Amino acid sequence: MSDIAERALHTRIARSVEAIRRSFVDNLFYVTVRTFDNATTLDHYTALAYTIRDRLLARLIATDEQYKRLDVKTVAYMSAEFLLGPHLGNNLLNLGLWENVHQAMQELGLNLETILEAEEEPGLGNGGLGRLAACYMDSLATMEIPAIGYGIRYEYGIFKQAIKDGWQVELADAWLRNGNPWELPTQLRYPVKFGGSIEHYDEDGSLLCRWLPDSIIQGLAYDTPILGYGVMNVSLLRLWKSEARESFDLKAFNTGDYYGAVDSMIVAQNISKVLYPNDEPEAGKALRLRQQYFFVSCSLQDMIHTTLKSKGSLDYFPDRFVVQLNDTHPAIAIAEFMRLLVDEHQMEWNRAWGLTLRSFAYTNHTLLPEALETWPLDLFQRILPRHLDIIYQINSRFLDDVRIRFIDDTDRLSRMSLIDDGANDGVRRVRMANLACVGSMSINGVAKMHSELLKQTVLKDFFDMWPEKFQNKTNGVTPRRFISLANPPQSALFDEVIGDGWLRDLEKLRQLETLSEDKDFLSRWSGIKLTAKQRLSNYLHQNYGVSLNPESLFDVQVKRIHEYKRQHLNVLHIIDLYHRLKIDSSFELIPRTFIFGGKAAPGYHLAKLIIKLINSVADVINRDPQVNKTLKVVFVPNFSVKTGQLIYPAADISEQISTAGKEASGTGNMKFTMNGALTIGTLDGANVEIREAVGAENFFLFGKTVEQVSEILKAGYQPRTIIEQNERLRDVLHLINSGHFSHGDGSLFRPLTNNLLDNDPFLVCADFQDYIDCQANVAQIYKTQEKWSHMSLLNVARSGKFSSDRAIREYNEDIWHVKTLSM
Ligand code: 26W
Repeated sequence: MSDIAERALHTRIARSVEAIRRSFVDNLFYVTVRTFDNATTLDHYTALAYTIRDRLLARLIATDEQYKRLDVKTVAYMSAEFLLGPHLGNNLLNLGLWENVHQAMQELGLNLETILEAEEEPGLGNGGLGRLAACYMDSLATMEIPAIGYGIRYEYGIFKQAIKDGWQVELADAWLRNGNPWELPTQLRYPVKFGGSIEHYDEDGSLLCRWLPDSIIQGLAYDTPILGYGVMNVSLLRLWKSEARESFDLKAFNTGDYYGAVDSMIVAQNISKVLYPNDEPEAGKALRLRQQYFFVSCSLQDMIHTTLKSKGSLDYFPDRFVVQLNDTHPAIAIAEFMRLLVDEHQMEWNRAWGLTLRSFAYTNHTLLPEALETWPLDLFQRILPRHLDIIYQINSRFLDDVRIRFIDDTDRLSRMSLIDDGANDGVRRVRMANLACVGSMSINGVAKMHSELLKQTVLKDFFDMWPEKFQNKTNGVTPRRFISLANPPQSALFDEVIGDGWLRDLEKLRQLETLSEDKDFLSRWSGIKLTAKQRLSNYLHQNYGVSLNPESLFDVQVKRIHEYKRQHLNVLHIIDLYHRLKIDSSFELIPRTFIFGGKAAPGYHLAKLIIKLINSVADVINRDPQVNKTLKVVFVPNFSVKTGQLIYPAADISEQISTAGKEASGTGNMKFTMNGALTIGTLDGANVEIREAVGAENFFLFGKTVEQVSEILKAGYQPRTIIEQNERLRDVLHLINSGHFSHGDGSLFRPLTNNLLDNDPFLVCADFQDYIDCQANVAQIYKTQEKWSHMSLLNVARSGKFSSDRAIREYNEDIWHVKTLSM
């Protein structure tokens, strides 16, 4: 055998079972310095991770060389959050090494599933927005669209959630404590300035500006390879870590100022220390603005560096990069790009502005007015004085254009201004959404309904001004992680009956429709669901001692806890069922298990009270022999990407019950549909398009429409009248207020019931009756398993649209126009 073959066989990139086993044993010794006798599961994980890392490096290098050689236009996806989820399983799938690694571990007497469990999940995001960014990185790599993700390498990700006595408890997420085999440290550093003042000076007739910062730190890049599925292409996720320029101030130390010596180092490091755990902006946290500016400045300096190296001039920047702003969190990029071009590269203002408008695109992810970020002027002045100056200049030129377009419309001027003049609370603020709209060539919402509402409400003025900028890009999710990785039995069944092309072209699932009347296939289909329900039951039993009945209907609501997502409406239905079981012995109910999961922002007390209510109701019901054969309620702690992969395949019913007009899109709804759950939902966000795709007859619709919601609110909404007229709702609220679920303490849940009685801002009472009627219909249909399986299969067969590949294809065709690379 030639030595090439020999070397290939036994080198660190060979893919055979034997080579993988050999590398694993080597790494166990050379990387974790363990032998089989004293190695822990974490050591096994680390050794395997390095074994797989070796086998992706070659692809990374090859892709990088290709990109450089072809000097391709690249998508720069800027996001303050990337909710990646565990790497190992995903990389095994995308490298096509799952079987061989499974075999190799087996031959060593190890269990791959157990090893996968040991991986710390990089929780660098809060929820939908962060996970969408991760799904999009997977699709960009798989579709060989040159791309780089830019974000922050938080040392602490989203908190770990524990449930103590029914209450959420937050625990720090030290996800890096065992190191991270999936990131590649670089020597790439960029300076980042803060604070200080600016001075204008004249240089041969042109008025220039100098920023005199009072602190300069630097960002160090860590690169995480993002593998494409079934292709050699690898994208990069470049996350920035903040550090002091001088890691140790010797001068201060020698003068005995020991704290001074390390002070600047600590301040610098704090910037990328921790992720803000809110998926709702909270008033002007200075560190949050510093975080946003920090990663934006490093990223833009990096792109400018690359452009100058490959193109020689920044006039070609829009041909080298297109920057997608993931919500307003990176919107400071518009002003920072102008500063870098004008101040650091002496470019004339209009030329710079022209390049800006051809380089940035903005995606909005929420309609909630309070979620549109604004920064108090004094804070902005203190941290980013030069940027405030630039924003003033952008604003005055912009308002000139508005004045020309909309004569004497002063209200419009003050609504569109980048500066909120503080009419309502006396605090002048910078409106980041307005800056993003003014400085971007495209503005998109994340579902048809959301994009329409954007044009009719929060961004109406900008739509009137630039209708051509507005687009819709309905969200999508990656089928690699959320079908193939999360639901192997379903994935194998698809490969068997329609071949494995569906994983790169999800529309191929439509072929399954032909089997939707096939009784044998439908019983195999319901078997797949049962397997997933058993797997979740085992997980909950092993980890929390909770035993579920897999034969019961699994009714699941997992997402961040928020009033507009109405987890409390779900609980009111459960209490109604419980109450009727208690008072009406003739009341028939199919066995039903209600499964909840989701984190509440630490400062969001009403959301935390909803978690307590869910656990308190669970406690009473699960202990009550009169009902716990039929009803069971479970709150799964620490909902994450990892637990999501266990939960999405196990659902019969997917709860998507937000108040119409509040959920921009939702993406969990798509993951449930792809795994055969039927949706009970309102006409909100992407629910509308899911119902459109799967067929109204295969979707449990209820609730007021967005038009009806605004009618009701306009007419003056009186939840109290609804409660008085609805005995079941009244009984449910009475039961809560009686302390029945709180050991007799009738005051515990008052803030929640009073909120419903007094104003009920998310129309829980208005939708209650329709919701419980719809739920009764769900129970009815579930009794006929064959019909249910038929509807379930049709949901999956018609879910192709909701692949993130389709969304990325649309972004590229309508916004980015980047050439794909067939490697
Ligand atoms: C500043 C704190 C903060 C953090 C995150 C404010 C707002 C956010 C996000 C915009 C919230 C978010 O995750 N929005 C969700 O984005 C998903 C992806 O587009 C949508 O599917 C969800 O409907 C939307 O709520």
